[in-house]
Amino acid sequence: TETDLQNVHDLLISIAMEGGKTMLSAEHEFLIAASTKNNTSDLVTKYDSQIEAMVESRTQAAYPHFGFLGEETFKHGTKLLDTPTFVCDPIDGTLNFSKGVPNCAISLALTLNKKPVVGIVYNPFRGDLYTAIKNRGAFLTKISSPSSSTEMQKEKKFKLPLHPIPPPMPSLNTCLIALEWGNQRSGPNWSLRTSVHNTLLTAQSEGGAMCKSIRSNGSAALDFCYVAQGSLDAYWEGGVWIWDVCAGWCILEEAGGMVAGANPGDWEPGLEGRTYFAVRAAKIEEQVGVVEAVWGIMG
Ligand code: LIP
Repeated sequence: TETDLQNVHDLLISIAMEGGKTMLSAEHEFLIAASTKNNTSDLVTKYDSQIEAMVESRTQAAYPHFGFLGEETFKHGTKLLDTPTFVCDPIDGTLNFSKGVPNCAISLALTLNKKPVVGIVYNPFRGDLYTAIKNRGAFLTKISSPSSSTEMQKEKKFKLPLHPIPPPMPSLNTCLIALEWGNQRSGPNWSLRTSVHNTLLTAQSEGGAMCKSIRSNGSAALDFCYVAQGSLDAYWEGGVWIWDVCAGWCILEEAGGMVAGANPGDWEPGLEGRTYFAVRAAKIEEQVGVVEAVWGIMG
């Protein structure tokens, strides 16, 4: 019910604040020790594991019958079910976090029937808290003193709905696009990323390159939020996982944006599809136009 989703949303915000404090507690470490998972760009720190354990225990204590899918405890082959499931990326952008680049976030979501219905993304280094509940809008709350020991209720904050329509997007060459590199360095996903990157920057359209420029910010969750707030026009990536995108997906859709698949023709990507194209423009035709233009250069 609506009340239940509101309660889940409030719980996930409180958990995100606790996780954010843990992330901030690492601020004094110039370089945070990280272990590699599949290769040197696929990392985990003690903070990822510590935050995920806290998220799992708090969500399971409050909702013992709900499922839980977390990046650090995921077992290959586990499938998302129709029943309510918490999806957790304790630190999205671990590489940034480990090197002190303040573009990383805790990303928490709830899915129902394999669709995101609550999304919370919190970057404690900027005090940016993005929140959404399905059909109830998306918001950016600025937390002014995230590292203070005062209670959350006493912290100054303001809330902005992420609904003003972004300016029209006449064509791809006006777009600022995020294209991430992921953590694989070979195989089909890698060649596709490099060729899309290359084509977007080198192919000519009216008056210059095919798009305004490309950013690789290092956090899929925040890329979704930046598209939702209109700072980025689009985000394209293949090879990410459900926990990287689940919360951001809910936030983007509630802000009026859409998610397609990164591969040509995929208008209805599933949460587990691992390839995503997020876009938000003033009109649906513009969103469709940008998706089709990028698919068009993929050959
Ligand atoms: C990372 C992402 C990044 C993406 C990587 C990776 P992590 O998440 O958000 O943008 O390119 O594939 O998944 O591993 O730091 O949580």
